[in-house]
Amino acid sequence: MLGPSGSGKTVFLASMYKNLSTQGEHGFFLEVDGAEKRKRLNNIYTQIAVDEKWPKGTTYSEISEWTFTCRVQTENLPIYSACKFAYLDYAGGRLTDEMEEEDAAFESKLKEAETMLGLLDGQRLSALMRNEKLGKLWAINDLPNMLHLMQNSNKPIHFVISKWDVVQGNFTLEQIRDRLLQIEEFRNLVKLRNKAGTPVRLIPVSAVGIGFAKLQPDGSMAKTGELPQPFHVEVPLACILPDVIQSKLEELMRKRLEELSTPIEVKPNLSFWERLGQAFGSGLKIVQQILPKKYQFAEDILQKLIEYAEEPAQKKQEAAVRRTDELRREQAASLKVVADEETALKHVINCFLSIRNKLDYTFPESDIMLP
Ligand SMILES: Nc1nc2c(ncn2[C@@H]2O[C@H](COP(=O)(O)OP(=O)(O)OP(=O)(O)O)[C@@H](O)[C@H]2O)c(=O)[nH]1
Ligand SMILES: [Mg+2]
Repeated sequence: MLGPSGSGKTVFLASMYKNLSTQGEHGFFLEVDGAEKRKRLNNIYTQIAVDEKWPKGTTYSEISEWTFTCRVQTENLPIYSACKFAYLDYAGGRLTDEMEEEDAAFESKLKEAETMLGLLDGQRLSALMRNEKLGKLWAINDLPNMLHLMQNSNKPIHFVISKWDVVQGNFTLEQIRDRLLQIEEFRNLVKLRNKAGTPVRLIPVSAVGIGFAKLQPDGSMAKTGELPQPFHVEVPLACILPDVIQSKLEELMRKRLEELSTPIEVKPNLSFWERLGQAFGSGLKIVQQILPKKYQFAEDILQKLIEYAEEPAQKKQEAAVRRTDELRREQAASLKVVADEETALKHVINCFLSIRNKLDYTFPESDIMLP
């Protein structure tokens, strides 16, 4: 998660964990590695929810890696693990402040990351929309610093808009997208990604939900005494895995086409499947084998993950609405047959796809496509 100081990284982490730590409507739950870490996240969340003050900013010396396992509890109660991911939390000043010396360990952690989520601070975005100084500073300094780190990698990226509770009602996601696209560095990054066929999303989230806090004229965030109702905190996680697979396959296809002695003419309107076939011959078996070991999922899982790469942006919302019931049915059915780690993974992927599908129809402008 890339984001300058105060953008909401730590609060989001604690809220995501809290929200997903029990198996509810999302169909799976998260377990954090280590009892100490679990207590730490619960304590941060408790402070957010009930203390008068917010948790303190993360200090420079605190670089923490949190490993989460997505797990599924079956109807007969046994629990199976499906997949793992690690989240890095650190002081956001590392991205923007001048430092005495380079921190090689931190830099290499960033390089190792398989996906980057750019956290766009909803509070500063709102200030930008109002043409206030805080917003302009953000657009001129914080944002380009972050985009610079993103543009040096070919990994999938998404943008998460934090503090959506203070944005919502004042600005729509469409207005924010259009304003962001006026910023040259942002527009260029989206353009390059679009051209390479990898998605870029804008995901609005609120770690505390509407009504929990009120933005004060001095920029501070006063708590109102309401209980938090986290909004969309499960979405960034759900969007990652399908994109990681898709972009790995894109990368492998590109390499393969370069290696072939007789170059193949790449037609512009070929579907993802057709391009895969062109590069590797038909059949998912080969595709499955060339993926890095940790992504060598069963064929039907891969097929499902790639299916969605096909949809043209204009038809996305329509297709997403159509698909809602089907996905819900599949999610219920896959839960019934969970009996080992593989079936647990299938189920969790169904859950991810349902969550992403909901984003596609409630916020169709989330998927940024330049004309
Ligand atoms: N209204 C609202 N305020 C939020 C939300 N999330 C974070 N904040 C506010 O933003 C402040 C900073 O959040 P943190 O999560 O500590 O920010 P950080 O990115 O971890 O900052 P560093 O640790 O300094 O890098 C909090 O103290 C809250 O005042 C949210 O969802 N809604
Ligand atoms: Mg922090």
